[in-house]
Amino acid sequence: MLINIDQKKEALFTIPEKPLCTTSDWIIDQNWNQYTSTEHATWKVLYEQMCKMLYGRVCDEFLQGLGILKISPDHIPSFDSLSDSLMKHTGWQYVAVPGLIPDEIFFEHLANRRFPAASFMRKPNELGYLEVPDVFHDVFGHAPLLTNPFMADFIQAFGLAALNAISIGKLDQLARVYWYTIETGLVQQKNGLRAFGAAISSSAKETTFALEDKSPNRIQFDLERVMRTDFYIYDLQETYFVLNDLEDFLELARFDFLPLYKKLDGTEDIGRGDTTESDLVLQYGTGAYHLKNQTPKLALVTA
Ligand code: HBI
Ligand code: FE
Repeated sequence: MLINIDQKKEALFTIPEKPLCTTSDWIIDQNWNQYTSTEHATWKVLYEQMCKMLYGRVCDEFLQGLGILKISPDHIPSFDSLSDSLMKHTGWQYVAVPGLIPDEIFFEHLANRRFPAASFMRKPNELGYLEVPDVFHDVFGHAPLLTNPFMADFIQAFGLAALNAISIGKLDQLARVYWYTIETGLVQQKNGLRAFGAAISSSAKETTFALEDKSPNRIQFDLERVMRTDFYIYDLQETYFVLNDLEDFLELARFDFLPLYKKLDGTEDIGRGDTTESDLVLQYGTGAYHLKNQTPKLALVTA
């Protein structure tokens, strides 16, 4: 999640000024033995809640990944055992971090096939929707697709591309590609529209909203269009982008973004709830949800 200055002010959660951990890569111990029975019970409730609604809503590759990883429904997985399984399939591993970490550290990990996962578990009263990644989002939402070779290669390639983008001041544009695919992406599969983004597949509220609600726009994925589209990480999305096939990530993994940055230089950003005449729109959303929930986060924070 890209936190720019104004979002940072609004954010309920800001990146701590100094690392919560001593190492520069923000890696901490998961301290699996310190999870409480309440935290494991919260995992179990979230796992069961999501598993009741995945069929017919998440993509085939996600279900295949869940089957491969055999993540326990009853307790928070240990990152070591998760890494053992992932290493065998796609060479990925999980490392524990305190929560959201700075972009350059985050993408450095991805570039090395290390998924930096928040190790904290949300509170029992935060079951429906969480604004920042916790262990359930980062494991249940992200790990299944890391067993898929296309996604595994894409996310590593994306990490490398992001480090390059940081060096030329273009991360804002590139981060949008990550956000509108790996976090909130939809894909048109033979049996219908399915979710693959982790923010969706780890949230009961966002799964039904992204796929079935009349409120959001649903627009055919177009790389340039997505790179121009603003995003907001602390609520449901105003627009979801739809890929034709997860194999599209193979092409994206090899993409040279440099010419695209040049082409987009000087172009206007597109508002996260807007549509343009060149969009291939699958649903013009009513925007009802966001009209009703316009309370600025700031009001919440200062209340
Ligand atoms: N840190 N732990 C963590 N998890 C994320 O998903 C994350 C992050 N830092 C930056 C970041 N995401 C964003 O840049 C992307 O989501 C676009
Ligand atoms: Fe995430």
